[in-house]
Amino acid sequence: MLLHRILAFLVASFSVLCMSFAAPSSSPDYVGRKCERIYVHKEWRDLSVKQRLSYLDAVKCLQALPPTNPGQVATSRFEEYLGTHIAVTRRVHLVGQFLPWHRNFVNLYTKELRHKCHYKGPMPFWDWSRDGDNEGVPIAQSPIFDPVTGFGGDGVPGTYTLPSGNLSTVNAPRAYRGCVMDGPFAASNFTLHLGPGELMTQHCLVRGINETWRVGMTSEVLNRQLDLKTFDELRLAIDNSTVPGMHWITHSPIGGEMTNVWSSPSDPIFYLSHLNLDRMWWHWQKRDLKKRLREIAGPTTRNGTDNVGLDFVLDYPLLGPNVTIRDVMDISKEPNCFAYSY
Ligand SMILES: *[C@@H]1O[C@H](CO)[C@@H](O)[C@H](O)[C@H]1NC(C)=O
Ligand SMILES: *[C@@H]1O[C@H](CO)[C@@H](O)[C@H](O)[C@H]1NC(C)=O
Ligand SMILES: *[C@@H]1O[C@H](CO)[C@@H](O)[C@H](O)[C@H]1NC(C)=O
Ligand SMILES: *[C@@H]1O[C@H](CO)[C@@H](O)[C@H](O)[C@H]1NC(C)=O
Ligand SMILES: *[C@@H]1O[C@H](CO)[C@@H](O)[C@H](O)[C@H]1NC(C)=O
Ligand SMILES: *[C@@H]1O[C@H](CO)[C@@H](O)[C@H](O)[C@H]1NC(C)=O
Ligand SMILES: [Cu+2]
Repeated sequence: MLLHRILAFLVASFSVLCMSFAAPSSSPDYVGRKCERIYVHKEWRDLSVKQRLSYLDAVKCLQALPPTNPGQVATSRFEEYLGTHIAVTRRVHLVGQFLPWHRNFVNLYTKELRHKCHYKGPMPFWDWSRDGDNEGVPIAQSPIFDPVTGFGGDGVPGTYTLPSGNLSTVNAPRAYRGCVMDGPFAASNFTLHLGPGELMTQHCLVRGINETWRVGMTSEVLNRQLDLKTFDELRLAIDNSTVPGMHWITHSPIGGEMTNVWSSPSDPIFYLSHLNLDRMWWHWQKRDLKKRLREIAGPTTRNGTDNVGLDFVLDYPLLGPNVTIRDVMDISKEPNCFAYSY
């Protein structure tokens, strides 16, 4: 029933959004324009320690900001991002609009950190290949999991039990090793109210770092995917669990909520890992930029027969205006306005 509550609420807020924009389904007038400033995103460990701490503070700030639609399940602006992701999950994964939808989703979040939480440093991505190529060093020892200058470490066994009830939206129960007990998002400091999956429970941030996925984190495996010739091949490869594809690598090595296709944005690392997936897509686009600024493919619904095109509309209830796939293809133009340092 709780799920119905949030869906009903999203639909209601949605109609309000519709009324406030004059031309439904057309993009805001600034899209496609030249950017006033390009924000250069950097790898987490290329940020100074001061920048890392200031980024973590900004995330804490977003988690302390009230939701824009109070009185609902989401208790903070941070959780509204999570709630919207849960609500639209079935429409934006394993479909042609997956990469474009997430490019703008993460970009809206970065704008929020900048404008509402006054973060001034570079937006960080997590380049997993730096850990994948770092043979002999366990993933859990990546600086991103540092308890002071990172997002805290692995889940601690015995500190979390999955709720009873319908677990059909908990993809990988074994990956829910335990609560994160150190760092800025430790169980003592951070409580979530949405997830796992479509359930709505109060819980800690759950992780279960899994070395098995390391085979997909090396630059060799990543480059093989970037060598693919068409967007359709790329999109199928990144979601292929046997490669294992880059979208699996975005989530599965971290485990816990990150393995959940609905509630993965519970983990603040989601945004760094997905930004890296977007960076991989941009690297692929850059290899034949003129053509690939226009290349998109895949069904509009899971296993559907209609294919996406550049005019396909991407929607972000409670988070931002609708845009089209065309609008997000070029990261150097509005509403994107960013670049990657490498
Ligand atoms: C945004 O897109 C959704 C899905 O295509 C559509 O239902 C909604 O009416 C659009 N909203 C606006 C404000 O155009
Ligand atoms: C469990 O949830 C799924 C997805 O929401 C639903 O399709 C399924 O019917 C539910 N199963 C039961 C036994 O309620
Ligand atoms: C780690 O990942 C492998 C590969 O998907 C899986 O078989 C295994 O169950 C996972 N282990 C845990 C503890 O999640
Ligand atoms: C946890 O929260 C307390 C106050 O609620 C604060 O003093 C402490 O610095 C926080 N710890 C971390 C690691 O953020
Ligand atoms: C995944 O990749 C494997 C190995 O390349 C291939 O055999 C398999 O058909 C692919 N699966 C899908 C669903 O594309
Ligand atoms: C899509 O098709 C695959 C097999 O090709 C199947 O495993 C999956 O359940 C289908 N998904 C949906 C949402 O129907
Ligand atoms: Cu997603």
